[in-house]
Amino acid sequence: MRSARILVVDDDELNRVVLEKTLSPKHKVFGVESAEAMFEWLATNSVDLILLDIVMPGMDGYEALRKLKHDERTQPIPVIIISANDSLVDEAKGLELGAMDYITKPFGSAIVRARVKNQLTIKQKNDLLEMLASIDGLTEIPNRRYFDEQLSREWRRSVRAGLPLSVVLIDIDFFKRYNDHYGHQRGDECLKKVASTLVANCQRGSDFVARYGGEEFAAVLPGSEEGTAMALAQKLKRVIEELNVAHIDSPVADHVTISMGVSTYPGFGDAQSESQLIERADKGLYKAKQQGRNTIVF
Ligand code: GH3
Ligand code: MG
Ligand code: MG
Ligand code: MG
Repeated sequence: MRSARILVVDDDELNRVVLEKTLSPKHKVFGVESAEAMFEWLATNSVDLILLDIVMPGMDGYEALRKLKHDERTQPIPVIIISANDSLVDEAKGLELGAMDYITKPFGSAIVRARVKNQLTIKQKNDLLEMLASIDGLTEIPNRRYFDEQLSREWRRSVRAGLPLSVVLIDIDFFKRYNDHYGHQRGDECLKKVASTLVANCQRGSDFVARYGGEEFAAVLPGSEEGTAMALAQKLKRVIEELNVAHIDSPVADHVTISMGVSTYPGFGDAQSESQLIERADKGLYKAKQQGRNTIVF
């Protein structure tokens, strides 16, 4: 069991201190004295597990739990309730609201450690499954499922915050010919190389690249206006050319090249949804192909 970040939410300082002693130094333990302070803390910190008291001044633990489970950012964090309320009704209520476990006060250290360990093991396995379900098997970069989820999230975030969002659709030129000439296995190798090169050059902030389909990739650039997106697309075009993967059957160059379509929100004839944003990038890509490939169309 690796070390985890655990947040203790309890108005009683002694409880916080005892729980911290119980779980440190194995885990990194943080303490806050109210539900309100918890939400403030979570706005800027990440955590693997929350130990939550029920009876607190201000917002109580049940209300806090309800709120945690209604926010997509905090919903996946496992919560263990630690409360002096020891009735079955209280316990059932906590579990129904989404708590993973319920410990009654006064608690024994060994029980707390064991139950925390169980929840962290489940959390680790869930994280691993989530990660595996989001990774493309061949190229080992984020897959289409991850792309769709993240784009939708970034779209909502951008519209809400009034920030720009750009998408770059990337397609390898004459890749069918590449397979025909070099064989499917070399084709796979080429896809892996292109994928890792694209990822290595899209590391700014929350930018990411995913495998969108067969020999197509997509970059999502939150906060990037069209100028920034264009500059990145130009860089990607250059680094793929510099990879210098031989493609002697390509009519445009003697090496592998890519074509790109770029689209930005807000922009000319504003996209009204994330699918319109993609549609626009796709139109750009289509034009780039028509214009002879190895080029970028905004
Ligand atoms: P264009 O320049 O117009 O994009 O031409 P293209 O040949 O790249 O486009 P087309 O869509 O006709 O062909 C895409 C090819 O990509 C066909 C398909 O066999 C190949 N491909 C898709 N996925 C994989 C893969 O996982 N491995 C390999 N080796 N090839 C793949
Ligand atoms: Mg209390
Ligand atoms: Mg294609
Ligand atoms: Mg292609």
